[in-house]
Amino acid sequence: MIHRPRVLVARRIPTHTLERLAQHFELEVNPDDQPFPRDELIRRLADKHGALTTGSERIDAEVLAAAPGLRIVANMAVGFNNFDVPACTAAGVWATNTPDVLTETTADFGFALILATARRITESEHFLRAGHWNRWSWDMFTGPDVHGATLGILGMGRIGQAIARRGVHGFGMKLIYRNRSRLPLEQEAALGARFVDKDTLLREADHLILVLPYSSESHHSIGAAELALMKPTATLVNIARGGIVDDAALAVALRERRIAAAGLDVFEGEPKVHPDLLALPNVVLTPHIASASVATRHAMADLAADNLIGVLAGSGPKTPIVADISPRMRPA
Ligand code: 8YV
Repeated sequence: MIHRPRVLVARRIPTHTLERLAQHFELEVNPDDQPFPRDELIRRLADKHGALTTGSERIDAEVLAAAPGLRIVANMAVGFNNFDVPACTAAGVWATNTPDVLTETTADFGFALILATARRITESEHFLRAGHWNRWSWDMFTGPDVHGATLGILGMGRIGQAIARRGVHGFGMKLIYRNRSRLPLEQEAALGARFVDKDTLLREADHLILVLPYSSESHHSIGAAELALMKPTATLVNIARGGIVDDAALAVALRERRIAAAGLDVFEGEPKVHPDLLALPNVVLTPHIASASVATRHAMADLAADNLIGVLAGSGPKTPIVADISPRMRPA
């Protein structure tokens, strides 16, 4: 009898995707959707050929060494800071992510946070629900405009560009950005975008949004020194990763009104949130849901499944993080 490849599905995923995977593989699924403690993850992966992971599973050299049959780790996320990618490549294990399918949905949410933060939507809703609204006042919950303001984008990849399009074409914003590489000149011209150094970005942005990948280089890209350069009327939005912002320093800047407000979908050490942030009125807080439209979450799960099927039962991965590896062979 031919044994089917064994796949660990580390977190709950849509039933339809699970059924697709079950047609190809022997599945082991997470019974209660709690992220596995590390020792349990290592134990469960020991006899697997593939794994469907999310941001909560750290895959590194130790995990890979303990799973000699593992050939692919398929992240259901575009970000892959939970993977040690060089260790995967060295071990001959495909590492895949889910780019493109979440770009527009995530950009929509980035814009929602820009608007909610600038226009004080959650703060004013809390006020209303608490029964404090007893009359109209001219300066009640006034905030900075979004249309026509200067949008600053740190990290101009696919999602950054999708946010830029919304800002420029939808809201008539002026655009400045910082990225490792510059956009092609015709694309800059189409957006009226100005490529600036980081200090200029911080000084000139009315609304600054962070859309860069997390790495040791981007850790605390925004801390006390950077916040001090921003306008006191500026807003900051982070939809990238926790750890890119120094949350403690941000809480101080918000409390002392050195910047006007922030919108955060990601946090250092999430799902924990810095208690000082929780206590502040001028910050919009959401639980890492930027890609959470129904269609997009299904598309992400399906793309992760495509990658698993491609590697373990087909001709190769659809969206590998590193395109060129010498893949581990399946033990006989
Ligand atoms: C995921 C994300 O929902 O794609 C990413 O990088 O941050 C989110 O879309 C999250 O990482 C769960 O894997």
